[in-house]
Amino acid sequence: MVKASPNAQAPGLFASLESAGSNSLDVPMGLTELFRFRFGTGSGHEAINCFPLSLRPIGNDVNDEVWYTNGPISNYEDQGVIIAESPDYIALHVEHAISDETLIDVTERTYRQLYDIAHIRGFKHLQRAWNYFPQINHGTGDTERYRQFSIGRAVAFEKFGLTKQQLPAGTAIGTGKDSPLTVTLLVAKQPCLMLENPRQISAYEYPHQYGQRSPSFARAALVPLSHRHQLLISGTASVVGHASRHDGDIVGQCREALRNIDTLISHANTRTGKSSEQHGDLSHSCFRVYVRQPSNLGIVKKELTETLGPLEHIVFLQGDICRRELMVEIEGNHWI
Ligand code: 3EB
Repeated sequence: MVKASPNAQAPGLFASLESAGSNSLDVPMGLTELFRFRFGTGSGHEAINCFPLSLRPIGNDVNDEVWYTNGPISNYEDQGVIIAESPDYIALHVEHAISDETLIDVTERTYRQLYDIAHIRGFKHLQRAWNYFPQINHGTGDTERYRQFSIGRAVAFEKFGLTKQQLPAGTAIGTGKDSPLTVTLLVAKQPCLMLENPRQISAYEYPHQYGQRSPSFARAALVPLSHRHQLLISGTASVVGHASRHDGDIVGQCREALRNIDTLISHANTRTGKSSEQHGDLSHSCFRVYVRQPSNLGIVKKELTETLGPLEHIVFLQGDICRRELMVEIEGNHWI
């Protein structure tokens, strides 16, 4: 099969993993670096377009996830927010210490800050959000930190006037004890299609047993390019319907998460008019895998690499999943 390069003219994004300066994927011609996530604790002297993430890579020596798009690009800082702007996209990254304020308040304030910066510059369509904060599983019932975070995010989105169909694809992961709330938003000038997963109840429709306010995220964002589509896949775990599956069974959870991703890709295919069997090739895809317990890494690697492609296309990060029984979560960027 001929593996065509993603069309460089279309206003798309392309993500690739880097280890020690060498790229895992062939970056399509004409694209320019917009920003890069840097995993683990960096040197503190990162380039202006570097979004630091405290989560530690385990399992291989991938250190950066680099996002490219059509230029020209400007990189700057405003009110402590790191901003990367292109004609089609704006990416914003901020860290806020969680001290006196409640997590609900700091979350709402953070979203307001980022949304306003994007909006004022003409970027109105939230496409993808990444959220990281410490002690995500602490507290019981509705005082659990993840649920508190969900309230702050839901209140912010409600005040922005977003409909359910306008919620971005998402990730929410727990980090080390004293780390800040870290939020990255990717906002586009043009709308894209937000997708749900036929095997899962929409997170924003989860019943109240998971918290006062349901989690505000879509399962994926489908971005049409001229010759293909890009699928930004939200954090995907072993959740079927609204229930967690395979409690205590890491192999079962890996396989269930993969089934969810497979179903999501099939579903995305039907939305693009392709047969649901055509899953595209994985040569332009990359994935982030969050693993709660490093001791499970060997099994996770074995279970996932067969399906998700070679190890260089995957970064494994140690992080806590938002429900305490969940042991692994996968997100990624795929072309169909
Ligand atoms: C789930 O399916 C697993 O709150 O932004 C995955 C992706 C999950 C994003 C979020 C939560 C979030 O409910 C957890």
